[in-house]
Amino acid sequence: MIKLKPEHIVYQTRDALERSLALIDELGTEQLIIANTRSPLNKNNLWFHDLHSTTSEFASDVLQGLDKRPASIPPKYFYDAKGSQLFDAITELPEYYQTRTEIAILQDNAAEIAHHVGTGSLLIEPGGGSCAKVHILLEGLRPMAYVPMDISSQHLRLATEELATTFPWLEIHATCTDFTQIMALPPTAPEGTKVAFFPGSSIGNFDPGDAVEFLTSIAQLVKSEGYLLIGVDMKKDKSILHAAYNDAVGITAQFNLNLLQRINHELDADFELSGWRHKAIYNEQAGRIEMHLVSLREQQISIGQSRFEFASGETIHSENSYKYTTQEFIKLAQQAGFQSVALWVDADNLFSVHLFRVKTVIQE
Ligand code: AVI
Repeated sequence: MIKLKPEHIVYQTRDALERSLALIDELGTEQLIIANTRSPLNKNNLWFHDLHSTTSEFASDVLQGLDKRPASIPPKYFYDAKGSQLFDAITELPEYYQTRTEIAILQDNAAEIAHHVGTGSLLIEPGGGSCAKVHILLEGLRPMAYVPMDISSQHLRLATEELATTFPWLEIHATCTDFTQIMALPPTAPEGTKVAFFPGSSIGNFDPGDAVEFLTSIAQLVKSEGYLLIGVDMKKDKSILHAAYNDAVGITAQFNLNLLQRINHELDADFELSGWRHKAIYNEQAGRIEMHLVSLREQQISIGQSRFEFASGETIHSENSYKYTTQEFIKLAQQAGFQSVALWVDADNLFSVHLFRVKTVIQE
């Protein structure tokens, strides 16, 4: 826990200063579980809150996951600094159509999105580590403030410092958090109509039941006047999907194997990367890409004091990436309390961007 001290608070407007002082009054510095530190570049429109996921959570999730058969590790652990860089490289691959298709949809329809949502909102982006796509929306939406949330502290810090320079008029309240665990606004964020932005089909990395639960927590966060703008990868010919997760230059394989490297570095483990290979297949029945790490020989792995045996061919399931038709996804979002406002799809039916509004007031 890092205590907030008044000298750590960076403020630009009188409003922001008053919010920060009220916060100290209300909670007292002792009770704060946020780290609100001056960024190295000393931006005066950037707040950085660190509600960092601890190593022990990572350790217990990995140990539990490797104890199961088939073994599995939650995909959120891909995103250490190296994993985040590899993911950024994936988004530039010719086979990975998702990112460029979604960007084109957002660019082509930015004015219409702004027309629906209006200006002066509080724009919240769970998983907005690289802040890449939000650029497209900022000029049209002119939000009062932007709240990106991401598990990778370094990635978020670098991206928000750059964003704060490019958009000096924008208040940024960055929060380093595992948003699948804590979906809360940082206390310095201003009030306003809330718009959650969840691009990149990250929703596909949740199993459908968990996706409904997660969307419900977004509905509770944005409340009855709030919106959700979300990018969702669509069902399509499986050869296109297969290529997107088995790229020719092997970046996706490196991204998958980096999970083992991360466990070695952070949890004192001894995975030999040459003993594992990347595998990605489309499971048509479940409507999802599955990524696995396949053991290439019989081997024993040590993680601290724990030992795990893997036979040759045994796998660690590292990710699911669900694909949805537009109707399937609207139904799923309805279960979380949203109603469809607008929908945009590219000409090749590869990717969809949905705008939803909360239809029922959800009990907190
Ligand atoms: C972040 N997420 C939406 C990506 C996906 O396509 O499921 C992660 C990824 N895994 C392999 N390639 C990209």
